[in-house]
Amino acid sequence: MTDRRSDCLFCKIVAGEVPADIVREGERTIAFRDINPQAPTHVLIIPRDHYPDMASAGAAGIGLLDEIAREAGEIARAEGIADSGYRMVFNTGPGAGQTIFHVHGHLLGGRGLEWPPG
Ligand code: DGP
Repeated sequence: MTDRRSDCLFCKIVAGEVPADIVREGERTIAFRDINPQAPTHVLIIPRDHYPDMASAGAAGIGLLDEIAREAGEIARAEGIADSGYRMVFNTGPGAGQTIFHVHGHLLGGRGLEWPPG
Protein backbone atom coordinates (compact mmCIF):
# COMPACT_ATOMS: atom_id res chain seq x y z
CA MET A 1 0.00 0.00 0.00
CA THR A 2 1.54 3.26 -1.14
CA ASP A 3 1.41 6.18 1.26
CA ARG A 4 0.45 9.19 -0.83
CA ARG A 5 -0.71 12.76 -0.36
CA SER A 6 -3.44 14.21 -2.53
CA ASP A 7 -1.74 17.62 -2.60
CA CYS A 8 1.70 16.32 -3.63
CA LEU A 9 2.83 16.70 -7.27
CA PHE A 10 5.31 13.81 -7.07
CA CYS A 11 2.68 11.50 -5.52
CA LYS A 12 0.57 12.36 -8.57
CA ILE A 13 3.45 11.41 -10.89
CA VAL A 14 3.81 8.09 -9.00
CA ALA A 15 0.07 7.50 -9.46
CA GLY A 16 0.25 8.34 -13.19
CA GLU A 17 -2.07 11.31 -12.74
CA VAL A 18 0.60 13.78 -13.93
CA PRO A 19 2.72 12.76 -16.93
CA ALA A 20 6.48 12.41 -16.62
CA ASP A 21 9.34 11.11 -18.75
CA ILE A 22 10.03 8.01 -16.68
CA VAL A 23 13.48 6.48 -17.08
CA ARG A 24 13.35 3.65 -14.56
CA GLU A 25 10.87 2.06 -12.20
CA GLY A 26 11.72 0.02 -9.14
CA GLU A 27 9.45 -1.71 -6.68
CA ARG A 28 9.76 1.18 -4.20
CA THR A 29 11.22 3.95 -6.39
CA ILE A 30 10.58 5.74 -9.63
CA ALA A 31 12.93 7.95 -11.68
CA PHE A 32 11.95 10.58 -14.24
CA ARG A 33 13.57 13.48 -16.06
CA ASP A 34 13.47 16.89 -14.42
CA ILE A 35 11.14 19.30 -16.22
CA ASN A 36 13.80 22.02 -15.99
CA PRO A 37 17.09 20.18 -16.61
CA GLN A 38 20.29 21.70 -15.25
CA ALA A 39 22.58 19.23 -17.05
CA PRO A 40 22.35 16.90 -20.07
CA THR A 41 21.32 14.17 -17.65
CA HIS A 42 19.03 15.45 -14.90
CA VAL A 43 16.90 12.71 -13.41
CA LEU A 44 14.86 12.83 -10.21
CA ILE A 45 14.78 9.61 -8.18
CA ILE A 46 11.99 9.36 -5.62
CA PRO A 47 10.39 6.76 -3.38
CA ARG A 48 6.83 5.82 -4.32
CA ASP A 49 5.81 6.49 -0.73
CA HIS A 50 5.59 10.05 0.49
CA TYR A 51 8.37 11.34 2.74
CA PRO A 52 8.78 15.11 2.83
CA ASP A 53 12.57 15.15 2.71
CA MET A 54 15.80 13.16 2.88
CA ALA A 55 15.98 13.21 6.66
CA SER A 56 12.49 11.80 7.15
CA ALA A 57 13.09 9.11 4.51
CA GLY A 58 16.35 8.14 6.23
CA ALA A 59 14.79 8.18 9.68
CA ALA A 60 12.18 5.66 8.52
CA GLY A 61 15.03 3.13 8.63
CA ILE A 62 13.79 1.00 5.74
CA GLY A 63 16.67 1.42 3.32
CA LEU A 64 14.99 3.82 0.90
CA LEU A 65 18.03 6.06 0.52
CA ASP A 66 20.20 3.00 -0.15
CA GLU A 67 17.78 2.02 -2.85
CA ILE A 68 17.83 5.51 -4.37
CA ALA A 69 21.64 5.39 -4.41
CA ARG A 70 21.55 1.99 -6.10
CA GLU A 71 19.09 3.25 -8.71
CA ALA A 72 21.33 6.28 -9.32
CA GLY A 73 24.23 3.97 -10.13
CA GLU A 74 22.12 1.96 -12.58
CA ILE A 75 20.73 5.07 -14.28
CA ALA A 76 24.20 6.65 -14.50
CA ARG A 77 25.44 3.52 -16.27
CA ALA A 78 22.46 3.51 -18.63
CA GLU A 79 22.95 7.22 -19.39
CA GLY A 80 26.66 6.71 -20.08
CA ILE A 81 27.86 9.06 -17.33
CA ALA A 82 29.13 6.52 -14.80
CA ASP A 83 32.76 6.90 -15.89
CA SER A 84 32.82 10.68 -16.40
CA GLY A 85 31.26 11.29 -12.99
CA TYR A 86 27.95 12.56 -11.76
CA ARG A 87 26.38 14.19 -8.73
CA MET A 88 23.46 13.34 -6.44
CA VAL A 89 21.83 16.28 -4.66
CA PHE A 90 19.07 16.23 -2.05
CA ASN A 91 17.99 19.82 -1.50
CA THR A 92 16.61 19.75 2.03
CA GLY A 93 14.53 22.66 3.27
CA PRO A 94 13.46 25.88 1.55
CA GLY A 95 16.76 27.59 2.40
CA ALA A 96 18.59 24.96 0.33
CA GLY A 97 16.23 25.32 -2.61
CA GLN A 98 13.80 22.47 -1.91
CA THR A 99 10.51 23.35 -3.61
CA ILE A 100 8.78 19.95 -3.77
CA PHE A 101 8.32 18.33 -0.37
CA HIS A 102 8.41 14.71 -1.51
CA VAL A 103 12.01 13.54 -1.14
CA HIS A 104 13.90 13.41 -4.44
CA GLY A 105 17.52 12.91 -5.36
CA HIS A 106 18.70 14.96 -8.33
CA LEU A 107 21.05 12.88 -10.49
CA LEU A 108 23.11 15.33 -12.56
CA GLY A 109 25.76 14.58 -15.14
CA GLY A 110 26.90 14.83 -18.72
CA ARG A 111 28.81 18.07 -18.22
CA GLY A 112 31.53 19.39 -15.94
CA LEU A 113 30.20 20.11 -12.44
CA GLU A 114 31.65 22.90 -10.32
CA TRP A 115 32.52 22.62 -6.65
CA PRO A 116 31.37 24.21 -4.41
CA PRO A 117 27.84 24.29 -5.86
CA GLY A 118 25.97 27.61 -5.85
P1 DGP B 1 13.83 20.93 -5.63
O1 DGP B 1 13.97 22.37 -5.98
O2 DGP B 1 15.13 20.31 -5.10
O3 DGP B 1 12.65 20.69 -4.72
O4 DGP B 1 13.55 20.19 -6.99
C1 DGP B 1 12.31 20.09 -7.59
C2 DGP B 1 12.54 19.76 -9.03
O5 DGP B 1 11.33 19.27 -9.58
C3 DGP B 1 12.94 20.96 -9.88
O6 DGP B 1 14.26 20.75 -10.40
C4 DGP B 1 11.93 20.99 -11.02
C5 DGP B 1 11.26 19.67 -10.92
N1 DGP B 1 9.85 19.69 -11.25
C6 DGP B 1 8.89 20.54 -10.78
N2 DGP B 1 7.70 20.24 -11.30
C7 DGP B 1 7.89 19.14 -12.11
C8 DGP B 1 7.01 18.37 -12.92
O7 DGP B 1 5.81 18.58 -13.01
N3 DGP B 1 7.60 17.35 -13.63
C9 DGP B 1 8.94 17.08 -13.56
N4 DGP B 1 9.39 16.06 -14.30
N5 DGP B 1 9.77 17.79 -12.79
C10 DGP B 1 9.26 18.81 -12.08
